[in-house]
Amino acid sequence: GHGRVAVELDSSTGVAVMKMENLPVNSLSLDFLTEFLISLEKLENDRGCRGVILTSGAPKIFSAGLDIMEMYGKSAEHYAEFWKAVQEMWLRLYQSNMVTIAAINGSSPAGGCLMAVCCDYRIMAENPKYSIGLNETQLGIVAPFWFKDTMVNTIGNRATERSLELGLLYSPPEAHKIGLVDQLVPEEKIQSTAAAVMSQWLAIPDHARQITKSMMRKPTVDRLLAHRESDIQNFVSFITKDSIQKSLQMYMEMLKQRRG
Ligand code: CO8
Repeated sequence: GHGRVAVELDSSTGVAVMKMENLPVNSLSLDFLTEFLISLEKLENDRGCRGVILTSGAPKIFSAGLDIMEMYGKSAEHYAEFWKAVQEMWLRLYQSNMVTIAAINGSSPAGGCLMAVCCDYRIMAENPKYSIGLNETQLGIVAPFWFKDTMVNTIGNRATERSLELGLLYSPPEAHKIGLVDQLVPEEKIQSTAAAVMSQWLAIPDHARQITKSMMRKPTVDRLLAHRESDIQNFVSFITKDSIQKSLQMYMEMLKQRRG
């Protein structure tokens, strides 16, 4: 189906708002990732679009991260296809020529956090119920090296080491303190703040900013590009292990029970 990514481009400012609407929790399924990539690509190729604000239309959740059902009980071929789409999302978002700002208006675990750290700037709603981080180890799985690299590039080596080993999910003030998000605002101010920050970024000539962004990010991107196939194979052989499938099953059951 369509319509899970709502895009609104303001042609007077050149700024698009991409609102994720894969209800209930914006989990990153293969279908959703595909639609997300098509929407992003369209904006990337539109000369009238210079900046994107990535946000959520799901109440209280930015994105629940990778869709666990895509990693559970499926074929090796399916896992490979899914993982390729996850890589593609990262490659496109991390290298976007547009200014990308995440307006994090809800919780953002794992793959949701990854999407946010791919952006140029992060604004988070200061709601104490929200959290953000790479919590993979809590599921008994391991964040791949390029998730780790993106996090290191954002918060540094020591904070990443602690954060990933423990699978920490940070409250907004904690996330702000370690630099995982750049700014906290009251929830109702998040879109207007994103628009204001965007206009500051767009005051810089595009080509100078783009070359600088590429200079900062290219070594990280090149590491995945050099090992893309083996990264897919690693994912498939890891995720098809009985012990890992069991961990994911237990985690899904825990999520359901917790809701009661
Ligand atoms: N995938 C699939 N379904 C999900 C996911 C998910 N990531 N998250 C939630 N759901 C489902 C729930 O099971 C529930 O389903 P149902 O209605 O059928 O019971 C529904 O969505 C709503 O969830 P909740 O009732 O839990 O809603 P809440 O508002 O209480 O909480 C949260 C929302 C905070 C998002 C909570 O659901 C949560 O913590 N979800 C899990 C998030 C998570 O841990 N994601 C990690 C995914 S792994 C990843 O992104 C990177 C993996 C890297 C791969 C490495 C392998 C080598």
